[in-house]
Amino acid sequence: MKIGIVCYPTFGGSGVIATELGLGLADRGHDVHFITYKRPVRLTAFHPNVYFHEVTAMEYPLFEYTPYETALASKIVDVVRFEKIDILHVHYAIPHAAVAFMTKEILKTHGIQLPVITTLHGTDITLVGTDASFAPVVAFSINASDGVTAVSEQLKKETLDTFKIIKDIRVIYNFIDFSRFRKTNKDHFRKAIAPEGEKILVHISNFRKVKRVQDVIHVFELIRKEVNAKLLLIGDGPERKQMEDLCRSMHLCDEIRFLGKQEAVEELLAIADLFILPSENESFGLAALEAMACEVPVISSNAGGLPEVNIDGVTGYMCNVGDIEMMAQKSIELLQDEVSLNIFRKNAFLQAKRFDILEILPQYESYYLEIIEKVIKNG
Ligand code: GMT
Repeated sequence: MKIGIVCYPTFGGSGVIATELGLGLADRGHDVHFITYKRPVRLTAFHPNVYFHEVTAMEYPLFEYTPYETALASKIVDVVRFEKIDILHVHYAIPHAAVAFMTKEILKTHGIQLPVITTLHGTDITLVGTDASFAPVVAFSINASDGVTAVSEQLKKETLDTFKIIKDIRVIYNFIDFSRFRKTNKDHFRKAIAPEGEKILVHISNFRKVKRVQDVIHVFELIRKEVNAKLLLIGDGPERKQMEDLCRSMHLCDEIRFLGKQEAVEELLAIADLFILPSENESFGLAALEAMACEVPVISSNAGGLPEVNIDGVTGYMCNVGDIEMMAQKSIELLQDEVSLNIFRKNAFLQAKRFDILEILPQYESYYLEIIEKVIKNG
């Protein structure tokens, strides 16, 4: 197949999944065309089946807001017409599903029927999509897609509860590439970060409010009263400054390291004892899955789709959003019991195996074929 992929090319989970999906499909012989405003961060090396089309919008003094949607639609039309794309897969509904609709309509005037799939990732529904400034367009453009997928059962449910959706939504989970995410020996890192054999806790996110990074810090403070530990905060975003200030005011700067955005997170997960994800909402929790693949148990909230990933009492523990006492208590129990910790590590790995890219990728492939067939049949 010739597949067009539209996504946000930055560090967010939707862009990561879109890029890994495209690369996986390219490995299986498909031609994959990424159409994005910047080279996706995980698209680093040359691949004979991968193409990158950069979207650039003309600057003009009249534009207070650069018309990204118009530039993206024009680029898609161009790529589809001249590369003979069989299917377009857009990630994150806003604004990509609406742009895909516009593109479909333009292509019809050229006698081309373009099958379109939209993947809902989370905040495009739960946080941003419901805002009155976007909601009617989100609902319309989901319904206008030929195929719709959601990354968890919970996100599917929330989409159906929130909007009047007439389309069937297929759940296709986030996935993990075990050739990259696996436990490796990085003892030299461990010694550098925890020279006195301290336990290592890790949190990775884009430091947005929805991630509740302050809870990670408060949980860590409680853990430190019982267990000698260090905390690595990985990623960057709008809340980082406040979190640094919080650490300073709590006199925890020597125990907490802000590492910023990191490419090789698997090397840091390799030395972690626990992963903390206390999000207010989380449609799936790709970061937790990456930790689990590296045999790191997860202490998370029970928000959104997290219960479909983290199994309470098996691969980690789940607590109510904001229940920092319980999160700390469960962390302490595990960190003080090496036998249980090792069992949880193995369980986390086994659960992550359910989301192996080798299992999930064929689900996308057959969904593409199903949607192409449907569009051809319906003319
Ligand atoms: O806020 C983020 O975590 C980034 C966001 C995105 O769209 O880039 O991630 C969402 O999509 C990921 C991939 O499908 C999911 O694993 C994350 O759970 C989801 N984030 C939220 O729902 C908050």
